[in-house]
Amino acid sequence: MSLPRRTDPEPVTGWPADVAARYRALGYWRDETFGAFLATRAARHAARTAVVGRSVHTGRWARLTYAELERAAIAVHARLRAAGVRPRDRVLLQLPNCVEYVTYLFGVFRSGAWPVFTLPGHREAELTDFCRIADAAAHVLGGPGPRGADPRATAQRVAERLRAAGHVPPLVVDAGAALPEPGTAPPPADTGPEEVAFLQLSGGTTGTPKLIPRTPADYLYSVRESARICGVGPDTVMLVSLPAAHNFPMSSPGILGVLHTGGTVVLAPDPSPPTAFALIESERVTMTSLVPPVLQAWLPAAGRTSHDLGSLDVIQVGGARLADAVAARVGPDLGARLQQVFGMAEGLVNYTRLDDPDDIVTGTQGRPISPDDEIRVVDGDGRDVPPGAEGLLLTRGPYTIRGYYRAGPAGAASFTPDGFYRTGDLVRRLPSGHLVVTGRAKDQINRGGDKIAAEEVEGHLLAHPRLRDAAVVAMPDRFLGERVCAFVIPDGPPAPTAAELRRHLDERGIAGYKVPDRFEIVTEFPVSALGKTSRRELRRALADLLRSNTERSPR
Ligand code: OOB
Repeated sequence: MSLPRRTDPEPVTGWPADVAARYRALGYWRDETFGAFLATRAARHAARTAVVGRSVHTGRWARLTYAELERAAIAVHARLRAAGVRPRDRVLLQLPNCVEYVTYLFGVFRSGAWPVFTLPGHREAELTDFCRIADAAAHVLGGPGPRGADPRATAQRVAERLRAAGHVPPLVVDAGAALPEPGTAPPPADTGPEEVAFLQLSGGTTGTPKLIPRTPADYLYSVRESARICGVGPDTVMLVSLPAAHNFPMSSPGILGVLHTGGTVVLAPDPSPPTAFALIESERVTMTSLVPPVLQAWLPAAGRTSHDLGSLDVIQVGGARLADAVAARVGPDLGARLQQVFGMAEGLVNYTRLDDPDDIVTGTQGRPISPDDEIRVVDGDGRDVPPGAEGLLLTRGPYTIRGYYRAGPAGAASFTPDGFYRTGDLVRRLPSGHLVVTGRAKDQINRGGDKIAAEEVEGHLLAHPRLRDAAVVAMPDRFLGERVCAFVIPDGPPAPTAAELRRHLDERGIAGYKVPDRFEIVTEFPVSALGKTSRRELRRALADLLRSNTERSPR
């Protein structure tokens, strides 16, 4: 079987030639590609355990040595090649945390195709957008989706939507199927170290998602340095319980950082204390990466568990702001060292260092990986603020992208003319270079580490025939940090109920974590001086509402 002819990828805005030459000269950018990365590690650490996790093929737990992982990646490459996947094709990779995640990741890399790191929770709305933007050739899926959803049925709906819009749907590759016996291994077909090798997903701020083009040279630099900064080595056993596709567990230092050094990756199907604690004990896990709400669930559970968590040395927390008071409990309650991680799939990653003093570890979100990460903190007009003052974070450096993939003018607006990425985060910088995240100036909701673009949800709500307008804002939440609240203006009575609006969004096929936690039906929106809907005023109105609710019904 072969795939219909597909477009070649579009060129991306990369680093200027002189800047690239400098990163090369400094040894940041090297010649290693992902296919070579695994082959070298398999030769060096053949008999060591690389990956432990459930298999979507056998349904049982599996352990793969580095040699077995390499053989499985070769078999995946052979399978993809037989199916017609060619170098530079785009391949959606959508799997739960399972051993196949890693075998297919490296199999796709070895084929020279670009994995597109979708999340297990993505449904037909997101997947159709990714397929359209990336012109995807194949979609790797397997296992049950969240809440028992069948990814094959979802892929079917994606195909219908794509066909209706005149696009060719991707070939579906089920990672649960048996792999062919590797006969003669196809030679690695991965492309050059400074060519794009995969597409990460942006948290997003606009109506359509944005894809992030990354190269082996830039990404592996961040991986090697992350492993060094985080003390990862051959004895590291890393528990990955966040979705493997996310940049944090993938590369900060994550799966790639551990495999880089010959350590062991343990993939947990979920981050709940019962699942995670049992694996920590049985696999003697030394390190893990968590988002703040998961840490908050672990802290009280640690005092009650009968599992031995004594092997845990470092707990990384990032993806959303960790409260200083919660940070201070990691040592006493979990007996491990805390490392805060403030990163973004676009590039820049900050870590508190393992030897930083306690007040820095609990009170800051770390400092950049590289001495060549350029940091600017600016006001609304793009002027540098005085040292220590709050401002917008701009960054540029050896592993921060200079442009999104096929995003047009909306994508270009995320960068300054001289190539700094506008993170949309508000920070203060300490004299030590550590950053404190103080807020956000982008229309994004951070729901316990899951990023939601307000505009995207508004677009889906506006497709409801009985709504005139919709505005989506963050709602403070004790556990998740933020939840999603939608203010809607009905198009006359009767107003649609919250249940109807939820059903509407479900039919649109958006990921569950994006569906608003609360709906407020109103007759008009506050407007800014320029006449635009003021999300700031809506957030304030919501805060008043929540306050008066708690005053009226004290618990
Ligand atoms: C990580 O990556 P993304 O792309 O899902 O989200 C990036 C955004 C940042 O711009 C910031 O708004 C927020 O997530 N964020 C944090 C944070 N870490 C990320 N906000 C406050 N405190 C933190 N520690 O989330 C990501 C990528 C690599 C490593 C770690 C996290």
